[in-house]
Amino acid sequence: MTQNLLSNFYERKANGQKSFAVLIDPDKVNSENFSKLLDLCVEYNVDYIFVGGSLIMDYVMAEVIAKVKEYTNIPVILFPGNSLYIDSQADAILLLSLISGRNPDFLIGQHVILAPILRKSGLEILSTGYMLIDSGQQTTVSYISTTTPIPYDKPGIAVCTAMAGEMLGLKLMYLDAGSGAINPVSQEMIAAVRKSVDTPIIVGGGINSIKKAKNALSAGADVIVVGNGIEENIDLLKQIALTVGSYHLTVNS
Ligand code: 1GP
Repeated sequence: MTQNLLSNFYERKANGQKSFAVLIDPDKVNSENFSKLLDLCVEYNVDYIFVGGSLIMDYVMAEVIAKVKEYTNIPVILFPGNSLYIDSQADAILLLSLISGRNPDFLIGQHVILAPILRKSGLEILSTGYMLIDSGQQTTVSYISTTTPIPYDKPGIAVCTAMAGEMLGLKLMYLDAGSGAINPVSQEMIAAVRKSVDTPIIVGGGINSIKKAKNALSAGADVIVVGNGIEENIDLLKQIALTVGSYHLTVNS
């Protein structure tokens, strides 16, 4: 099994290079806009395409991934809402352990069931400490997983959680305020986690403007994930891509 993408995450972090992941929720793909979205991903050098959603209303994931693969070589990484989200056309999977919660099923249970399938799938496994951060309203993931998110204003809890996750061997940390969050993860929390672990940090949830993207990047996010904001305004893709690119030029000049 290859480890190319994980190395890529670590190399980019070591070089101070920020990355942009576009999240595609197969349930929300609109065929009219989809080709345009993929064209823009290619034109603006999006680094990763995450595919996933919290619910499966219509099982179109295989078609969606096939179309992404037809259009582009951008790595496709599964961001699974649940164990049905496995498709070996993708390059890798964020194997999420929901370490902000205390539901054994989302910490290890579903992983046990999936392990043989994942082993055979050929997908690169990206073991990820997944932390839900309270954004002021209940998210689908917190409802489905019956877990309580980390309070918005308690960076210390996020720090200790990330440290424990890293000590347990998780290779990436994902701070998520939830799709469409009104308040993205705070800069204070991102910066505190950044100081306490060496893993690349992925930040998502409610990043729907250049300012919010810059806030996350300057606080220490290595990868920002944007889904909802682009679904609502496809032009945001270009704006965020240029922001991520310019950020890289600024910090390295
Ligand atoms: C949600 O982090 C992702 O799990 C992305 O959130 O849809 O709000 O961009 P948005």
